[in-house]
Amino acid sequence: MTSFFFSIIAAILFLLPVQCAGFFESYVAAIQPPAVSQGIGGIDQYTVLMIHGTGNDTSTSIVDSSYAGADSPHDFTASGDAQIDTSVAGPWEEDTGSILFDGVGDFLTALDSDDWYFANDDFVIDFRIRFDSFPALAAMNMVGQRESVGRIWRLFLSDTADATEYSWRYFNTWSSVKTIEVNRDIASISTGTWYHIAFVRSGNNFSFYQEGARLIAAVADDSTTDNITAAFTIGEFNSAAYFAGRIKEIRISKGTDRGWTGDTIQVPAGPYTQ
Ligand SMILES: [Ca+2]
Ligand SMILES: [Ca+2]
Repeated sequence: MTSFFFSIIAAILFLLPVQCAGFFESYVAAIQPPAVSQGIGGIDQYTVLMIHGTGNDTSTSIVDSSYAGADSPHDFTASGDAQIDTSVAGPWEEDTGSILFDGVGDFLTALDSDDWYFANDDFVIDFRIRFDSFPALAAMNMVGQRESVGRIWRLFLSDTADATEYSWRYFNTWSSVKTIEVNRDIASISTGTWYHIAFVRSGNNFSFYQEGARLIAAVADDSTTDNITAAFTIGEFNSAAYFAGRIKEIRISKGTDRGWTGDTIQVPAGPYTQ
């Protein structure tokens, strides 16, 4: 009887830590951010910017839904006529607006932040975009920072000398030298159509994706991106390169390539969620 009693005590003492560990793990899992799902992800521990661009028609309140950045959520100021517009259907059925830029003096700004500085980290900039017009032998800027003529980074659509040919471009410039330069011609792009665009750094490879298809091939470059001290802008560059159209679901992911490394990627079926 005594040995039986001690066996019960021993069994309890053996199982107790296992039970406690299980409880502790459940507790920790409950308070940690949701795990990233490679391939699309959502608003997670890598997301340093998340602008859905939805809201009431004509609203100039541009909300950042990220929580993981050094300065999340970022405050944005809408300038010119940049505003939420609900007159055009979005890329999915449940859509409730996008940010409209009329191509003349419209842009968004936020303060400088380490969230815009990637150093050698993997990163992804992706968004939904619908052009109302295209630049003519010029550029329309999506995102970037400009400290001076020789210190910039920017992501933009460019019109080249061939009137039918546009390209997606990314520059990192330091001491007036383009230390990283990615130019990718676009086979086809139209006004009035929504596109998912992603720019990905995975290790030392830089890729543009349009509607899930990589443009040409990755560009290999082991350069470090620079820390630019300037406002972060969307829809313009140096009081020029104004964007004409609509944009939404602007996400910046830092410290991950989202698994977007192949020739094709899965285009998200709806807005990003936590
Ligand atoms: Ca305007
Ligand atoms: Ca900076």
